[in-house]
This record gives sequence, structure tokens and C-alpha cells, in this order.
Amino acid sequence: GSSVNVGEEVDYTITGIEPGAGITVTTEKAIEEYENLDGWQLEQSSTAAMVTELEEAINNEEPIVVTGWNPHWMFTKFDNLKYLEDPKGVYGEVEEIKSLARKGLEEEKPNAYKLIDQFNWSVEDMESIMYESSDSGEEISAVAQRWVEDNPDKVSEWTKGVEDVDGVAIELVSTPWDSERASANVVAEVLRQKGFEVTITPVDVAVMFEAVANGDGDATLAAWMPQTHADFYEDHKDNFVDLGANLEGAKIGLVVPEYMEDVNSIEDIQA
Ligand code: PBE
Repeated sequence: GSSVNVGEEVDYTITGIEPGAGITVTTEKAIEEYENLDGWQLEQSSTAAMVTELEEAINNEEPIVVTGWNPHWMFTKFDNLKYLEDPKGVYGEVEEIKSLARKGLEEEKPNAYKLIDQFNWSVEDMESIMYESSDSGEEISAVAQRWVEDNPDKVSEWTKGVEDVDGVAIELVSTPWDSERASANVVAEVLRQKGFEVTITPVDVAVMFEAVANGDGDATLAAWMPQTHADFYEDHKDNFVDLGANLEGAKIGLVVPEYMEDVNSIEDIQA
């Protein structure tokens, strides 16, 4: 237990991100499940606003509780962050990011399906694009294109057995976070090199799952499982094809600065 009243200091507020994020849904669950979070609220705004509030708190060495995740550059920009332990397992352990395809994609656009199915990379790969873009201010799409040029070995694994096409349209539905901008732009670039005409549509998580399930979008590379997007996945799982993980080792949770020394578990943030 904490000796300071963190709740009062942060106004019983967790600083969150977009309403349409899986981590927002999961945090609402955490507030329900942890009795010590009774009466707490999740402030929803945007990832940019959350990072700004986090930076201000750190500059003033003030307490703050945010919704955080990896891969993200917040952990390199601020080297003094820690995840709170989650004894009830609401946020789960390690997450993987899965690729999902609409039904019929394999039959109708087999080369796109094959490439998307073979796409697989590491946390370090994804982070290298995210960090470079956040450091330099360069668009993720430009950094992603360069990553594709610089990583022919990985790219050739994904394109094994994939034939060139002539202008076949592919729509990747995705979410607006940097992690997903990185994956979508990398795969889009490789698909374009194979002759596809690719659009990337960033939407709320709910809309992303709906689009793949009802066939409005061809595929997504952005399903965080088994916890972050569990509700959306369950709702639609009979209506898409699960292509498995494209990245392993993601994580979500509640994050605080290390100088909150007495707060190491969600159960320590007493009201
Ligand atoms: N995120 C980043 C998203 C998925 C990618 C963890 C903020 C979410 O749905 O919560």
C-alpha cells in the first residue's frame, strides 16, 4: 500500500487516450475490477494529449497515471517509466499483433493474401521505424519505405511465392497509432512493389473489425490479442480469417513515472 494519497493528487483520474482504443475498453474494465479504483475515472482524449500531460508531470515531478503500451517511443523519450503490476490480470501478459483477412480474400486475391499471411517482424523492427519518425519528425510512411529498402532479407521472406500483379486494389484497414502506421506502411510498400494499388484506412478499433468482418476492407495487420481487442475479436471471429501473429511481445497497461516509488501495483493507487 502507498503512504501518499495518489488518488487525491491525480484527482482520481487515469490519463487515457482515444475513446476508440482497445486499451480504453480494457481500462474501463480495470476500474470495475479493482475495488481501490472505485470512483476513479478514465480521462479520454488523444494519444498526443496523453503524452503531453505525461511530459508536463515528469517535468514537474508530479504524480500521474497513464494508459501506456509497447511498442511506443514514450519509453525511450522518458526513460523513467514503469508498468504497474496487474494482479488481477485485466491487461494480460504479453500481447501479440495479429493479421486478419476478410473471407474470400484468399480466393479472390491470392497473392495479396499470401504476402499478408507471410508478413512477420519483431518489436525491434517496428520500434526502429517509430523511433526514427518521432526523433526526426519525418512521416512514418517515408521511414517505412526506407525500412523496406534496407531490409531485403525480411522482405524476401514475405514475398516468397508471391507473383506480380497489375494494379489489383487492396484496402488495409488499420488504426491511427504509430505502431500500426509503421506496419501498414511497410506492408503497403511491399504490396506496391508487387503491383498492387494499396489504400490504408485508419479507423477506430471497432470499425476496423467490422470492416474486415463485413468485407469492406481486405485485411488488417493491427489486431492486438489476447486482451486488448478481445471484445471486438469475439464479436466478429466467425466472419474473418485469422492469419496469426505478425509480431510478438507487445504490451499494454497502466504506467507511472518511477519517482512514484510507493506505487508499483494497480492495487497501490489507493483512493
Ligand atoms: N494501442 C496501440 C491500441 C492498439 C495499438 C494499444 C493504443 C489500442 O487499441 O489500445
